[in-house]
Amino acid sequence: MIHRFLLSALIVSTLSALPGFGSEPSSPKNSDTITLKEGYVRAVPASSENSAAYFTILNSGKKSVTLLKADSSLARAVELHEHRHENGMMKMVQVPSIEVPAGESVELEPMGLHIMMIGLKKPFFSAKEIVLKLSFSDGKSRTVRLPVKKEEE
Ligand SMILES: [Cu+2]
Repeated sequence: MIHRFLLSALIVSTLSALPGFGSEPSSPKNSDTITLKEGYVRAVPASSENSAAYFTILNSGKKSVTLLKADSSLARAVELHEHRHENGMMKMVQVPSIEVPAGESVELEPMGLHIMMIGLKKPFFSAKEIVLKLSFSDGKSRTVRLPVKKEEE
């Protein structure tokens, strides 16, 4: 009886070491070389026209991938932005795209690169979570879900 138990335990552990077995089935999501993580959308008062979204784009692939476009149903327009120092002033400018080199990550953060949501629509202000659709140069679009969060000042 004991022998039999050990034998079956052995088979189970061998099987789970083989690809295709075990508790983590490989999904298409896991095989994506682009990972979007650790982000939020800035909570703003209902009188605000605009907000910004921040997250990190990781590229574990062997080719550079560029973020070309972002969309949200809760804003009239969504633009890729960057903060820049110009003549001692902090300025916000639109950028055409955001490149993520192979094997690297790019952080979208306050005072840096960010996604600008312009012309916020009413449902934005009661939303707990914002979904952004992102279009990349590899022809794929990906969605990112971000919590709406107040910034700590
Ligand atoms: Cu901006």
